[in-house]
Amino acid sequence: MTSLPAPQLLIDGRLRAATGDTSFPVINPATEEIIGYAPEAAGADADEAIAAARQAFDESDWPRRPGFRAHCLRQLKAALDRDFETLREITIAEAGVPRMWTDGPQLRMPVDGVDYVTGLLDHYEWETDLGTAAPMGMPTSRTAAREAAGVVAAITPWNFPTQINLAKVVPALAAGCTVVLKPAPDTPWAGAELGRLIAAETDIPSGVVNVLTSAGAAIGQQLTADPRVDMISFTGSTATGRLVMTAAAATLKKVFLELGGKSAAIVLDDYEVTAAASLTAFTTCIHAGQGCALTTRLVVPRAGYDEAVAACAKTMASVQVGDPLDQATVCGPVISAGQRERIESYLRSAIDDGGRFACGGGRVPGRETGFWVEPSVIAGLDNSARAAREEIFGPVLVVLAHDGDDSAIEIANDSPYGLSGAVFGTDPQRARAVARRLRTGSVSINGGVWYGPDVPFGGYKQSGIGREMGVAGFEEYLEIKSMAVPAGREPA
Ligand code: TXE
Repeated sequence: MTSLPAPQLLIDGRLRAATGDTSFPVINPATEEIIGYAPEAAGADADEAIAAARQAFDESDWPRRPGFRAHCLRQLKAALDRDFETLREITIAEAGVPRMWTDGPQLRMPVDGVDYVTGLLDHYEWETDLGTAAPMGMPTSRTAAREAAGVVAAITPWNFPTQINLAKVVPALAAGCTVVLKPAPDTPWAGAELGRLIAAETDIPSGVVNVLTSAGAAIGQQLTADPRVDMISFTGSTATGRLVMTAAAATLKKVFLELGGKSAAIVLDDYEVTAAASLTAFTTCIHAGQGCALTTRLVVPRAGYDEAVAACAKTMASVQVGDPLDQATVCGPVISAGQRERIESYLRSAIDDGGRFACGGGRVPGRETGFWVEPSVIAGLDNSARAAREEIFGPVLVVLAHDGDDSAIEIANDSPYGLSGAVFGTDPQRARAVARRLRTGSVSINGGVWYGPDVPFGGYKQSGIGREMGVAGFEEYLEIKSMAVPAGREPA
């Protein structure tokens, strides 16, 4: 590994160590090597970061200068482009992301997406004229103005570190908010590197962005409870999302939550089942299945069940698993020993519930160090089994049988989650009709890719509240203020 800029906190414009100079190790999940140390922020550091963000929001003109914010975001985009190879190295080393995916949704696409958000500032309608009305006989002209939501605490997970950091920090800044970013304990480096770029290479004023790295949950808890924070933007597990929302309720913060999923890919009986099964098996292996929107339940016509299971097993057996630095690797390690243990407990439960492995089911042979799980296909379960209901977050696909379109939709919707889904069918109208009946925030039809900076992403039901990306993702960081003046006395 070449020498990377060491992770530091960013507080009130200053890159620095934690109070007491404490730190924690950053582990490469492919090798278990310690690749560096990140500052362990103390409660006092978080307090200072929140105060700086509050002051920058309340006392500077940052929230009222969209043109300046666009200038700063253009600087940030240029810095991210210049630093791209460093960010790539960090993403591969600390998150175990296969290099191939850094050319797409892990890094290249989110970095390019900064331009989309900046572009919104060129034409966004900050004030809408609502026309004149005469409530209680008084002719009045009304406007709805959009303003920054305030101080945002952005709490992010480890699976798509830079993508999710940018998906929160960039629209929050564009909206005029100030931010305290707390990256995940397993991937502090990506967040610290973003902080370094902001401090060193942009005119973003002191206090507008602060970054706190930490190995535990206490700093996140502090952010969700502090009354000076106006909004929490959180991505992570549904269980922690619930804790975040509960803590935020005490001070009635605005909450954006992007949580877990157990999305279904439905194959209709007019579609080539092996083609759909192979594609779904392949996507389950992307980044070792550590994506909340991956379709990890394959729901196929009962008559084609065995064929589908065999096709999944064949595809998974051919997927390249291994060194994330290798350009051909699809499936790298899982993030930690703890996550591997979670996944293994689901694999055991599948057998206990009467399922069988059509392939995989264990650790990757020959890989004694690092956190490796074999791509696995589970057959023989119905949708009530734990492995079919809960988010596994590993390269594990459960194949279920349906008895027609209504049955397939019922199985897909029989989930506490509602993040994503897929439909495969040769009749586009029928496929769309099925897609419309899925209670999820996104649906791919016949392999279509919905991910993009301009496409809102988020969940129904227990998969979350609100939308990230697109205009909707930008507007999450805004408040609306309605104003009225007597007609004829409007400001010029
Ligand atoms: O997530 P957590 P974990 C799912 C996936 C995975 C499971 C556990 O199923 O197996 O979650 O992963 C911070 N107040 N997803 O334990 O706990 C924490 O420090 C405030 C899906 O890593 O949700 C980290 O920064 N913050 C998901 C962030 O929350 C708290 C992506 C996420 O951690 C906190 C990742 C608290 N009480 C995991 N406790 C997705 N939607 O993509 C922890 N944190």
